[in-house]
Amino acid sequence: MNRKIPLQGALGGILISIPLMGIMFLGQQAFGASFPPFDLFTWVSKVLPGAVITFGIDRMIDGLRLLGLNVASAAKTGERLMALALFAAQGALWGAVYFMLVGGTKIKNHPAAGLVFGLVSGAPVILISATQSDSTLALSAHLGWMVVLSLAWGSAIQSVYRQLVDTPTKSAAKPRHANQPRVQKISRRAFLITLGGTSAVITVIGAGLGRLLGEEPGAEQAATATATPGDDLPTPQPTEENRVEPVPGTRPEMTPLEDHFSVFIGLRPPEIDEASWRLPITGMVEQPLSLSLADLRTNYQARHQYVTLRCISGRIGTSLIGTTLWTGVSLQEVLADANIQEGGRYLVITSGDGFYETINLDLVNSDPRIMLTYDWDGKPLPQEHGYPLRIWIPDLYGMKQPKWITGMEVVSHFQDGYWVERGWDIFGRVNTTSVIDTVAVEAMIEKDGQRLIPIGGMAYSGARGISRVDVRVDDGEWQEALLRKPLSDTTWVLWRFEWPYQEGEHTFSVRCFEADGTPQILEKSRIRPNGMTGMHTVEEDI
Ligand SMILES: Nc1nc2c(c(=O)[nH]1)N[C@H]1C(S)=C(S)[C@@H](COP(=O)(O)O)O[C@H]1N2
Ligand SMILES: [Mo]
Repeated sequence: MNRKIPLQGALGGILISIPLMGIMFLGQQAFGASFPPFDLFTWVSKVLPGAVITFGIDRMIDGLRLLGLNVASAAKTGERLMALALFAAQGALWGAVYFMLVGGTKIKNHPAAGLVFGLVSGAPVILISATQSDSTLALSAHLGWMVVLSLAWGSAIQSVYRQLVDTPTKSAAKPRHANQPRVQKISRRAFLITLGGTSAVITVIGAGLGRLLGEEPGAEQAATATATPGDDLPTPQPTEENRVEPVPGTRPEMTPLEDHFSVFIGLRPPEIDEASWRLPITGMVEQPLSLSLADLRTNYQARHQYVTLRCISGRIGTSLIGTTLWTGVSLQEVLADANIQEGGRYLVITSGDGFYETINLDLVNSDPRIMLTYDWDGKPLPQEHGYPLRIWIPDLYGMKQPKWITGMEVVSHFQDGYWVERGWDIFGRVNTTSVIDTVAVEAMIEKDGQRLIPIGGMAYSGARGISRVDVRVDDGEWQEALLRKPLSDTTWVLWRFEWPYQEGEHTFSVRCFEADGTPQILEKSRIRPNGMTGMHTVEEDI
């Protein structure tokens, strides 16, 4: 067989699959069909072993950092692009298979050959999408739409084969005329160009129309959801320590919601309808409960807590950390109403996206702060941050704290959570960290005839407090920074240090200590399984 044939098939497969994705996107926006490339990617990332996933995520984060992109906002985009590439790649594979297996046989001329091949090659994605999808369509309509698309893909690959391979081979047998030796080559190239052009046009039209039709799900929901009155929210009072002014360029003490990092296993956050949503508390309880959001809001005392949340996948100096005001109810109080049976020792929490975690009931009983959270910054949780309900467990990384909670079951035996099964730490306690945000040359100040450059950043140790932050310039002594009073004992602490100005290239380092004096671990570790430790340094030419 001509070695080029599988390659041509792969190219044809890609060129048909790209506009197919455009049409799929259109279908998703127009009538709520699922978007199979995302379903496929989500499925693949759930079945692949954890080590492969972590390796993939790490390489992606490395890549984003190399490109100088903000990891927090670029990571999902990177994953989505990977999903599109994966779908195109499987299209390439099926294209090559058609060209090699069907193309060489007589079946290729049968009018139904492409249709049947389309169904066979589409079957895996159809199946995956039927089980994974967040489609709002009825399953039968969803399957019907997917079948139509598969048939279309199949008949397209059949005609591409005919144009690309059949025509030239047939005519190659004919005697060549002196004045038309390269006709076949040119026509093949012309066909590829036409195919590429058509592919691009359909893709752009599909994606463009889809964009027009689709509304932002989060925006609408935020507008209609019941907002909580803001007057009982705690506002931090100015105090003596509060007067430590953050250095210009330091991160904001409260992260604006739209800038808060977002991490979740799927490609899109699940959409949960508040009207039909319930929190079932089942398993080893005397009194199974099924609570609506209104029940949670009205039957239990609301609690407010400024919280810094951090992702275990973040490096030293990471952007995967943010601070907001969390509002909700104590899990202790809610569980008291369910009346846990003798022998019930763990709570398995499940989520709308297939995520799950287990929490020890001893921990719940010892810590009333553990909070079923419905508001962030006094407003219902944004969709990507877990609407309608998520949990807060002080001192732990985000990986232990499910969003989009859909179930709670009391059990007698421990079972590993989603990320624990994939090789991450079972406890997930945050590592203490400190970060330099800015060496603010432009904010230089003069004190007692001395020129000082303010340096600022944050330190964070979960719920263990920060007693001291030190800064070091080059190989000098560690010097103590001023600490701003934090928003709460579970948020980061902003600090400032005023450095006697010296021209030249310098390395600035920071370290901190927990409230009880425990020093931050300065030795660099791997991210997995416990989260990274290490010292943050920045270099500046001043
Ligand atoms: N249901 C669900 N909850 C989840 C996750 C998830 O993928 N699904 N990711 C966890 C991880 S790893 C982190 S770091 C935090 C991130 O919360 P955020 O997106 O609101 O910042 O959510 C946690 N809760
Ligand atoms: Mo995370």
